[in-house]
Amino acid sequence: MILYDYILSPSCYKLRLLASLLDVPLELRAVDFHPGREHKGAALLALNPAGCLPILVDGDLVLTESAAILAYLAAQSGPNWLADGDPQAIALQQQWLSFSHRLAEALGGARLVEMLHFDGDLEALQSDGIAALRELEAALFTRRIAGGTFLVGDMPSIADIACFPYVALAPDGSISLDPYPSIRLWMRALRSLPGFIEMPGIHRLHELAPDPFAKDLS
Ligand SMILES: N[C@@H](CCC(=O)N[C@@H](CS)C(=O)NCC(=O)O)C(=O)O
Repeated sequence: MILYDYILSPSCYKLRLLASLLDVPLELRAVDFHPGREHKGAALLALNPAGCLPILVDGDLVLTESAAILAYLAAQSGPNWLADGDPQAIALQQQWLSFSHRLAEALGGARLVEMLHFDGDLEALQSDGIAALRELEAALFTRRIAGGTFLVGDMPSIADIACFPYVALAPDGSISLDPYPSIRLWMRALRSLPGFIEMPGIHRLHELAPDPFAKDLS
């Protein structure tokens, strides 16, 4: 299976993460997302006309949309990561997968504006992101007092993996995770899973933070 991948994309990272947790080998094709915008070039638009990553190619099958790819990997190699059979768990898993798109827009958007200088209203994105984090905190707190650790059921599922990257990277968009103890415990539980892999922060790769001494040197 080939994953068209950008090392700093949370949507790609969640697939690398699940593949690692499930011990599924992925052949990574590094895409020059930034600054090259290779995902908008003819070759990748032919695979995904939406012009975004991730893209998974498995033989003749081309899959886009990270939630669909998570479901595909889990169905093939880790069915216990998918809610199956129980109508309530199936619905809740879908709800969290949809919620992950809100996190992507708000927290992911704030991160792109803050760290890669994309266009966008940083304050509005941060405020939407904080609203989503408060919802997640309340849900995880409720799960904890009922004895649960993860979003759905007793085990981690693709719902957790779909939401985790944007939350863990929220500080890249200047959003602190200090006010959310249940979220931090949930992240710790996910980080403790065998096969867990981290993702680098944008600043560590592109070193885009302005040099505080640049003016003094000019
Ligand atoms: N709904 C898509 C969204 C994926 C997405 O937003 N990917 C980003 C990278 S993290 C992207 O390719 N954005 C295109 C761009 O910003 O030009 C999914 O979950 O796969």
